[in-house]
Amino acid sequence: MATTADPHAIDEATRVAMFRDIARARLFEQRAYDLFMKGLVKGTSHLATGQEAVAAGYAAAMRSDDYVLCTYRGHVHTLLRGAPMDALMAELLGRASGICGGKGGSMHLTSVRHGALGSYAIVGAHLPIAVGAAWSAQARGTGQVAVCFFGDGATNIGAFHEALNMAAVWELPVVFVCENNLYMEYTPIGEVTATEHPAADRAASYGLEGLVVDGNDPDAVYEVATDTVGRARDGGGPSLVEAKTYRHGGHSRADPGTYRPSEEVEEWISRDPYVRYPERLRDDGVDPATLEAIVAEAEAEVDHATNAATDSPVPDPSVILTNVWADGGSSWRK
Ligand SMILES: Cc1ncc(C[n+]2csc(CCOP(=O)(O)OP(=O)(O)O)c2C)c(N)n1
Repeated sequence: MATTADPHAIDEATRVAMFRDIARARLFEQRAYDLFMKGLVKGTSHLATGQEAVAAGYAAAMRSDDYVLCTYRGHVHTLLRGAPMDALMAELLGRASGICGGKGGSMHLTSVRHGALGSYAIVGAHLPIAVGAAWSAQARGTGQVAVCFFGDGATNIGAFHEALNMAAVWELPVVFVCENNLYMEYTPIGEVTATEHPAADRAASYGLEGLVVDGNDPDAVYEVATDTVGRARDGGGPSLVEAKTYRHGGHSRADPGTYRPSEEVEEWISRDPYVRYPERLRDDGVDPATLEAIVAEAEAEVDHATNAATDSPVPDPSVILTNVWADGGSSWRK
């Protein structure tokens, strides 16, 4: 597994920024959980609690005009792309001020303005879309990179293989990042996949190197992210990265996750990046007051987002067919 030989090679500001991202993500999702339990978050929701270091490491390595595509477990990726927390919280609550006007909800967060090209609930569906975004960037010569996050379950979907193959043949600027949290819904990935690393072990089939990284270590993720995003931007083509991580809770809010051995859950929770990373930063000389202030600011931001969301009305029924298609309307229906 890739580990950072010398985390001090990463500048302190970047490491502090990664902790800020992890804290904002963790506290945002904790609040989303509370609001879900109060019946305010509509539909279901899938939290990435425990997995945040993957998103934070990539966010720190990306340019502001790069693209992110993710799954229904995509709150954190969209937030760390720079989408405003107020609008994301409002979207979870189905409010008019939501980032998709309250019509997308938790599983469909999208903000093209921030390069967040969608959250996809059909497992694996977005990998070919990421290839399209990367192809477009290559054709336009913009130097943009598409980073595509997906779960281990997607590695057994046909679209995964088609996307990898086309991206490799055309040397497209796309980074495929498998967040391997060991489970696809309620099934351990090892029960349905014969390889140890469901994503990385398949890389050789496409002429790529399979990269495996500790997805709970922000420094290690950042190092791999810098390499893979940089290679894509410099015309070096795609990469396939498998980040080993774990969701602390069940698959969705409807799932208590009791099928997982308690020792396994405890072992992964003991490696929680939200707890371990600030400890490492303190050991490396970061002022504890800086880290405490980051948490306090994130708490205030979450409070503000919650109040702004609950103050916003639900969308008016008259907008139900607007913004369904790229032209902003559905005139063909009339
Ligand atoms: C094509 C498709 N098949 C089945 C499902 C039902 N389904 C929803 S989530 C899920 C498991 C996905 O696991 P994984 O890709 O590992 O992502 P994770 O939830 O672990 O982040 C399945 C099978 C689906 N949404 N799409």
